[in-house]
Parts: sequence; C-alpha cells; structure tokens
Amino acid sequence: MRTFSIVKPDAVAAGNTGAILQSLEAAGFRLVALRLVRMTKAEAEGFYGVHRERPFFSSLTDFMSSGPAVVVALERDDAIRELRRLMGATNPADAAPGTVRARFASSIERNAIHGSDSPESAAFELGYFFPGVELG
Ligand code: YYY
Ligand code: MG
Repeated sequence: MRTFSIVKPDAVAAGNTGAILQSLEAAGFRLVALRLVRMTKAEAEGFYGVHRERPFFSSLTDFMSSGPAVVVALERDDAIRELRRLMGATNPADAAPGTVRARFASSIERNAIHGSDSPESAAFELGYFFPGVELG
C-alpha cells in the first residue's frame, strides 16, 4: 500500500533531507517516486485546501512555498498508519522521542514532514504531485 510524504522546506533548508529519508527507508518504506519541488503559494493552497478555513492557513502556505521541498511516494504494508507513527505528533512538543518531528521539527508549523492521514488523502496527494506518473 502507498502513501505520500513531504520533507518540508525547513528540513530541506537545514540539510536534514537525507537523514529523514534514511529513517523512512530504515522503517521499511520503499521510495516509489521522488521529486524536489519549489511550490508556488497557489500550489500550497491547493495541496492544503482542506485547511482553507483554519487560522494558520495563510502562514502555513507561505511557509510551504518558502523554499524547496521533497515530495515522495512511499510503499510498505500499512503505509499510511506507519508513516503517521514515524512522523510523531503535529506539535513537536507532543511528538514521541525518536519520531521525525521530535528529532527535526522546530515548531508546530515548521514541523519537518508531511504524511497523508487517510486512503482518500493519500490518493489525492499522490495525484497532486505525481499526476499520471507510473509509480515505481
Ligand atoms: O497532518 P499534520 O501535518 O500532522 O497536521 P494537520 O492538522 O493536518 O495540519 C497541517 C499542517 O498545518 C501541520 O503540519 C502544521 C500546520 N499547523 C499549524 O501551523 N498550526 C496548527 N495549530 C495546526 C497545524
Ligand atoms: Mg494533515
């Protein structure tokens, strides 16, 4: 089963891309597609459309379009749930020790990694960044 992840601009800028991808691979995820992207504000708004009414939407989409990010399609059994577990809680203050957010996030907004939260969002998010791509 597949899921979708982003190494967010804070983590790419800090030079943590390799360490984060390594922890995904070490947890049994296989990379099936990967791309470095510089999102426009409009692309970030489309990606995070479900959060359009939330108070953090404008700041979040500014941040997500502030620099390069790495978008990645991942495969393993129970991929969606396992990635969410490996990521840790949205707020790094609440993230379990050893999780990606505990290790690399600097705030609730600059929290290093995205992961799809359901089969429906994984399908939307994979198609958003890898349209028509035959995933390896
Ligand atoms: O799925 P996840 O990334 O853990 O959190 P979401 O509730 O979907 O929020 C998406 C994104 O928005 C989060 O990663 C950081 C940001 N955000 C924020 O800046 N402030 C909040 N209070 C909640 C979320
Ligand atoms: Mg989410």
